[in-house]
Amino acid sequence: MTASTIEASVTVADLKDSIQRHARYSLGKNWSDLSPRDRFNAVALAVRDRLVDRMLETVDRYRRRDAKRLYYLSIEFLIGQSLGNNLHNLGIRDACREALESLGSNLAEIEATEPDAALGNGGLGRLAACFLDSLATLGMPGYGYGINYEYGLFKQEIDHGYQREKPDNWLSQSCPWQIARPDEACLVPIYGRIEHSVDRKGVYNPMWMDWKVLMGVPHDMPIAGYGGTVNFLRLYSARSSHDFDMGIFNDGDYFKAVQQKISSETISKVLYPSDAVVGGQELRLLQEYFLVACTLRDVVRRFEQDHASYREFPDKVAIQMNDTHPALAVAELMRMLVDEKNLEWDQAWEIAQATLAYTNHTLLPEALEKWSVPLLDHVLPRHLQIIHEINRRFLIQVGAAFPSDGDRLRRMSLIEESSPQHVRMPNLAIVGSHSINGVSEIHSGLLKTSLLRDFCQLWPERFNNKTNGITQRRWLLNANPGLAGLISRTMGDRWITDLDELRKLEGSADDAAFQLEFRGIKRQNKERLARLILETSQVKVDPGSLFDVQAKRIHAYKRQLLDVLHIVHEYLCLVEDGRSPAVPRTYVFAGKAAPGYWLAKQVIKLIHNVARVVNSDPRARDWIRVAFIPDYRVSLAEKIIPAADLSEQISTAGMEASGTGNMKFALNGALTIGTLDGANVEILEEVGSENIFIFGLNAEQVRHLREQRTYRPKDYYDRDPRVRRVVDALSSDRFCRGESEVLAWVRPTLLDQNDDYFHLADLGPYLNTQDQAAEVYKAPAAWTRRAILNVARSGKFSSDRTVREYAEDIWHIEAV
Ligand code: NBG
Repeated sequence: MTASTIEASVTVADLKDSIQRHARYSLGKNWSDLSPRDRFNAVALAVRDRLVDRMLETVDRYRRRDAKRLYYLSIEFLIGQSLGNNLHNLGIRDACREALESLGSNLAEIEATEPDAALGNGGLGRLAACFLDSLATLGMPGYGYGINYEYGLFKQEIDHGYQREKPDNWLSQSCPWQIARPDEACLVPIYGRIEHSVDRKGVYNPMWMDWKVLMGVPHDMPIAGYGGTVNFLRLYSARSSHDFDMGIFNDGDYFKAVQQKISSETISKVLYPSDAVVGGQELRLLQEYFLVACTLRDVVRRFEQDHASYREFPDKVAIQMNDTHPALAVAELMRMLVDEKNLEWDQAWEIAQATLAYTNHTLLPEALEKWSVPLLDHVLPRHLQIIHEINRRFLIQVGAAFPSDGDRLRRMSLIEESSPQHVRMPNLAIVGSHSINGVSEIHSGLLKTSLLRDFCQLWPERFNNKTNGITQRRWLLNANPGLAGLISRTMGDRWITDLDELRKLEGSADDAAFQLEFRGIKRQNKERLARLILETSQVKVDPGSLFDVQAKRIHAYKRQLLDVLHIVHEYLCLVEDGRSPAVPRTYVFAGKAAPGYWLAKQVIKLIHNVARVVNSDPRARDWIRVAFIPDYRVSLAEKIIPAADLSEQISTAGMEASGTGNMKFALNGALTIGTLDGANVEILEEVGSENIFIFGLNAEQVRHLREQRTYRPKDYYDRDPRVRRVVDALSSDRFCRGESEVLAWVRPTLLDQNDDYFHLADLGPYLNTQDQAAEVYKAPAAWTRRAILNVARSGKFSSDRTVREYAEDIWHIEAV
């Protein structure tokens, strides 16, 4: 059934009736007495009814076909809001708008009250959410499995230029999309000890004893694809187990029992706020195990409903580990197959490897997970034993393939011989997987030649690339209705499920009438963002200026600082040299810093200080504005991205695995200024070098400078007066304004501590390239042509393409 026939079958009257019924019987009030938030709840429940019908139909369809299923394990799913997307994908958006109008309400206002499900930090979690949308749209049996954090990523507030973190208790009013399934709760043992015993035949038979038990209660969120299929995302909440608590109750220690309950429930309390580096807290380890253990129990239960022999397991089940956070799946699946299903080790290992696959999302060494052996021994003693056994067998294999290469054994071992020893999670994930992939061409290449070289030499056939993608349903259809409408009027709406169709827009790139409409839409989006900036940041910006946007997590390697150096340069040219910029610009920043990441937080403060000086200087009024929009999240990205002219993708080459924001901006008609890093390289290939602004060192040059230790930031400072002036200005009190020392870190970071991220090496080329961008922007027809070509050539970056590649090469699942 297509979206339009579904739409026809759901009448406005039906929806209206169902919304009113939910107001009355689910919420216990009349529609007219509901708060805005409850109005959203009533609408969501009415939409959920339709989702559930289709979800049950979908489950049935897969089951009748005995289809192979994919389970996508991810510690993060950054869903954002769901109402708009669900209405689009069910094809009932217009019907819902009409139904609400007849109730005297406005759909846009109701959509705006939905809290973001911020169960993720950044790209990794948002990628998982885009994949779910694509899986459902492609009609593929693929499910997300994650944790139902009670507190999502913190809310960011700005206080005197500093980030403050506030808790995001998004579940406090319960989420209308979720269906709790306490009847499918599972029990997860943790802690305890191993008793080394032998069975009746004298075979070693270790017993995991005296464990404590957690309970995982699944909550399902229906995931609507465009066109009728509805899959689900299963999120687990931790509850304390009754069985266990009763034991303590019976011992008469009531307070201890309550304490125990509280501490079990903390497992799903809060999302760890960092997208690259997470400290080695025990709670985090418990979260990772909790996710893996609950998921695998569910996977096995579903498999056993219809199958008797575990030999069939890899033909019916694919499990993707999104980064190493779920890497314990390797040990847990082995434990279940060997200890619970009584399979021989070799057979279990074959099954596990054929089922599991691993995606790497970063090359940053500090982001590679490892867990201390004593901690693992304490929390998961049986798993540690299994990991040692996997390692023993693995090292024999390495030794056979590369005789007398002790250093290789040391490098590849699952155990790092530090004190205490640590288990290397990437190594565990790799050894247990039949497929290992990176997320862009350059990243996958670097994995093979640097980070995972040893493994690639052993098993080259396991390594592959899957360039990231984004769903056009959220990032164009839902986020940019103006542009989506223009495209559909021009060439029909097949692009919604086949983004390559956008190529047809190439023919309109020079069409004056089309250009005019295209610019008109961008202008409207900019006006909307200008209002939002005024509301949230109290900065008045001109929608006629060039909107130069950097929106992403704040991180040294992403180089928000480089962006600031450019602003300061432009400002100094204006006030010191009397040379105004080629075009008026609005510099927009948005992004959160991990609460424990000092430098990133200083960068936020720096942006605010520069903004304060520039925005209040009458000489700069008509030329430069700087705004930091607080609390970056999916719903805010949906407003910022469609309004951007220039997309800042300026990471130090070799450090951004892929990036996905870069794709969203291009799809919405922003031109990229960026380095040859991550997916920028492939955006360049697609859009052509005339339609993108590339500058700076490439990954090879960065590697060379690092290895040879030949980089001297001071040389750039000495040689280029522009560089010197900017650094000096930031070392003076010009941007401190009475807060002495707040920017004292800038100069040493750039000059004395050797500028780890090569800001000064890239600054000159960056400034030149920014000038080129401004020159093009001065000629609206030339700029618009490039912007249209960016949209037209973004087809490759649909997550539909990415998911199809995973499905064919790794998961071996099909549309049903
Ligand atoms: C991030 C990378 C991004 C990439 C996303 C999705 C982590 C660990 N990695 O470059 O930094 O786009 O993953 O693959 O969050």
